[in-house]
Amino acid sequence: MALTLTYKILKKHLVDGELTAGKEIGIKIDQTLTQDATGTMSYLQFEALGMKQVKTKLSVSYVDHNTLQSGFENADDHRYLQSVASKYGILFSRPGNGICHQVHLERFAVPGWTLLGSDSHTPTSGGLGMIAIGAGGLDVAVAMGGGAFYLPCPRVVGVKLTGKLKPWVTAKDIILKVLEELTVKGGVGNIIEYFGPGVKTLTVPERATITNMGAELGATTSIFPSDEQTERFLKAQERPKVYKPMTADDGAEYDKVVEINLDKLVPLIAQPHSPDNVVPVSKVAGKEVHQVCIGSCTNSSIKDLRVVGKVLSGKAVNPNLSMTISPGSQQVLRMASEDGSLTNMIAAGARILESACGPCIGMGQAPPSGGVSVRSFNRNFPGRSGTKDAQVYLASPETCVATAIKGKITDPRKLGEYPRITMPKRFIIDDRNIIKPSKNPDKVEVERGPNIAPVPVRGKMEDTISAKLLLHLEDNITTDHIMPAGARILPLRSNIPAISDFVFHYIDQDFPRRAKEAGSSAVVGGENYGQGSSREHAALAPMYLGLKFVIAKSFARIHKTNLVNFGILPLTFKNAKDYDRLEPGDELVIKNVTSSLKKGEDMEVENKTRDFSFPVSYELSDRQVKILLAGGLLNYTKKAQG
Ligand code: MIC
Ligand code: SF4
Repeated sequence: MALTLTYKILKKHLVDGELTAGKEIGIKIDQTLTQDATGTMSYLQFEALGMKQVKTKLSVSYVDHNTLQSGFENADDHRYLQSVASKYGILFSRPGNGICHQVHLERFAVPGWTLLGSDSHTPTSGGLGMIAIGAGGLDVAVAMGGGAFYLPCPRVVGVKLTGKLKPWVTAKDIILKVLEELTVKGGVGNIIEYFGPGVKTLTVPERATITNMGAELGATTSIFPSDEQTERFLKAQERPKVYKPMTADDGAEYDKVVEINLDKLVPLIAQPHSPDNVVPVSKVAGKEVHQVCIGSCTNSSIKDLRVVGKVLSGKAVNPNLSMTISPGSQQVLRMASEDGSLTNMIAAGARILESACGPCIGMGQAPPSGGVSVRSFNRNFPGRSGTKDAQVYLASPETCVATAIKGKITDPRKLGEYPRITMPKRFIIDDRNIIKPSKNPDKVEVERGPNIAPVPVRGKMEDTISAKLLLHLEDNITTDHIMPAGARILPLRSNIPAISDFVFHYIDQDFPRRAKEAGSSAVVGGENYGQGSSREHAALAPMYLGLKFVIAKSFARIHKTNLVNFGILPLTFKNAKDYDRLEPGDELVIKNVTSSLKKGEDMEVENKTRDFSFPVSYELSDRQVKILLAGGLLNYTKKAQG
């Protein structure tokens, strides 16, 4: 049978289940990556599992999120991460070396292999023909220990690319187009596989922009074939040996096909406050802008920076706005420095930031009150920039730089001739900032600062749960709503008691107090509850506060798994109308929880306050049921280990 590229790779890695869409499968993981904001928790859990060394082919620990170091917390975490990496056989990419996804693509991604990362943009390496999936830190910890990664077997959506991009139209516009077509929940349960004659016109960094932002579709991951472009990139990275041509079989069938004619594409922009709120740039052109930020794991490659450098040559950033540029990696920064791009940027008045996530996750550079910020990033959820009422737009570096010069949203085609950029034949290779693990692991002492608190563990699942409904939320609630990040909160990632004071901070600052007072609580959500990041803190911290279940119309993939991993029931309404019959303050009771779970039966929720009952169901594998009964994945895995 003719197979898609996705199924070819999954088949090779399958260790449990069968490749039938929707059924749970377990796959072997070749590589893992973590970043510091999720990594500390992931390694604390890895330690709790009692492992001696990682069992993957390669595991890398990156530091790129928490690099502000406004207090001792981040620096303590970095030391912890470095010592853990050294002890357990993990490479350590030190702060300043770059954003995990950019560095991983450059130095480690391998066509045909699997990668599991504790960050939702792990699919970036799909640009190099990998099955690269984002997951919660605990799932990554289990994979580091050699355990399979479990996921619902995806459907495969084919995106057929034809034609060739016109000048000033970019890979970012392709993914914005896909987002416009499929929306932020259109990818749930799917892997997006690119094919067609347009594929070969795109370089690996361009492909990586597309697979990166495929996370915003809610997709499991996105993947490009491995072809001559892949070979050229790997050669230029001095890694020719890992190249392997890989495509779908002739005649492979997709569950759905979306066709994009690159010839017809125009510069696009996502308006506040969702990455799928896409319009042509020309539609919003002329809007006054206060800030432009270029960078993030979506658009910070040397190709992006060279275009920006060329456009800024001899020009000045508009006096009414502030422009920041964060190169994706040390390699990109050095190349931009050597080819003069950096000089052009500095001379034009751009503010050059460290090679890290920076403003993308609200670590500095918050826009002014009510300000308009145009960013080459991938998310524009409310409040994420650090300014609650900021208006954040997402666009290509080309649109961003045109806007930075003009001071208002500008279609880059207005800038005249497109600077032709060639990809380097050879990148600057220098891996000194990637530190190898110790040869004497037993001698390495793990360093723990006072910010590193033990991981709270839930007790076994109760048979009767009485909980107070604390919030009634709309569709598309993001993990940035549930467990915000930013300069004040992100440094607390290794300390669940401390960070839990900020759960639902921008929705209801009183939530943590009310949750503690209630002791046992619930929240109600609409469609796609928990979209966005992979942060397990959005499950772990609410669990710590006593959250017992979430009833939603539907869930985002990673968050749903994280809820299960921490023993919170992800329930769905059987009858959509019941969503409207609930209100904050209602006392809800579910009886026979454990027996229903064991039998796979629906549950009945009794609303004591309003005196009615309604049915809820759940889509959980047998394995997930066992995890819930054990009170979470940590308990379950320890039990399985005996
Ligand atoms: C994000 O872009 O939201 C993050 C910060 O990279 C998260 C991870 C985290 O919350 O630490 C993600 O995308 O998974
Ligand atoms: Fe970092 Fe932003 Fe990418 Fe998340 S989306 S990994 S915060 S650059």
